[in-house]
Amino acid sequence: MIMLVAAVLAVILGSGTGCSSSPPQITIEGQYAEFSPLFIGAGSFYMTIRNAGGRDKLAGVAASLPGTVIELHDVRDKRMVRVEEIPIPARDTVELKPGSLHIMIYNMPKAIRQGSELDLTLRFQRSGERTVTVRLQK
Ligand SMILES: [Cu+2]
Repeated sequence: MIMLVAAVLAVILGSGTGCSSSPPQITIEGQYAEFSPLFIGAGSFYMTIRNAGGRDKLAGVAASLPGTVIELHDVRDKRMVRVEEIPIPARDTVELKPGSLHIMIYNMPKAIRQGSELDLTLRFQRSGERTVTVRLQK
């Protein structure tokens, strides 16, 4: 058991040194959401993700609303496509914006309407979870 812990520690410590990148420093700003013009109960989330540190990835998103489905989307050839993750390069800014990368939510309850706020928890591969409050616009 102690050997195992030591081995795991060695891997963790080793990954933080040498040629691998420094820890990411993620900040999220300018978040907003819009209802889908096409699908009832669906919407898109947009925001600016800044990274002042090493590389990271947005690996998943959850909402404070039970029963909703959330996907990471990109737009290619004017069509939305689902992506598994969104890379956040080192010392770079990733814009989630209309016609480009965004977070899609489906199956929102009817009680969610213009002006409603909900909490979105973004799961980053290296930075862990960040929760942002987003207000729905038209
Ligand atoms: Cu979408």
